[in-house]
Amino acid sequence: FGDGPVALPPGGPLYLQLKRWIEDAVHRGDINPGDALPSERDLATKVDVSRVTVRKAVLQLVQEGVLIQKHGSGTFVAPRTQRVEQSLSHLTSFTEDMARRGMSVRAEWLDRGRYEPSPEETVALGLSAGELVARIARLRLTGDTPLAIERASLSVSVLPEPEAVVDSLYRHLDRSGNRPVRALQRIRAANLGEADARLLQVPAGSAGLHIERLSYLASGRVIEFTRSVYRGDTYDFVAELRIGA
Ligand code: 16G
Repeated sequence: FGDGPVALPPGGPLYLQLKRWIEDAVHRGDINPGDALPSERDLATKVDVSRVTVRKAVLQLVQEGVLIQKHGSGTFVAPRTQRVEQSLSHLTSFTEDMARRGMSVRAEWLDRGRYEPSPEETVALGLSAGELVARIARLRLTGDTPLAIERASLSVSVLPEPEAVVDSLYRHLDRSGNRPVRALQRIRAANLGEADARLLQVPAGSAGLHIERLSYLASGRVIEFTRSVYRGDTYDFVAELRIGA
């Protein structure tokens, strides 16, 4: 941060001025990914603001993914993460999407089994009385970086053995002629709760995208009801828009 006097960019509350000043330093390359930020106390003295102000500015930058906090060792400029663009106009699987970009995929299984369906699952999948639901829930990663949590529910009549899904769900469904051909997807902003944030390795309260997908077979039958949480600092969903009614 240099030794000279510090002039915060004017306007707005102090903590936002400080936040902008740190952001500018990162963008200018005065501090680089991996560099440590001065301690809270040093920064407060240097900029002549209270430690509460420093804490507030730093917390926001951590939540926005500009800085990362490592337990016991301090605050650092976050490595530049490559954002992932996903098209909203094609029905693709996560594995295929990542393969197209040359990125590796890995899953940590959170759940795989047959259950009594929840009322929500019964309605979404149009299950008949007594029918069980197959659930597969996983954390999806590229290398060591978690990208999303996906919780998929399917009727056991199309996925009798959820444990048999080893990598791609869509590839697995393809083998029995049950790969969906159409889907309805709803995307909503969400602040990540503690458990999901821990899995995704971001601070609790960070921005996330909550995605619900209902996938259909050509016959019109719903085959998949999936609720996912994607990291807001990593994903861009992109759609091409054409003029028309
Ligand atoms: C995508 C879908 C998810 C589907 C999965 C299959 C979104 C938000 N979700 O991640 O609904 O179950 O692909 O991927 O796009 P897989 O074939 O790699 O298991």
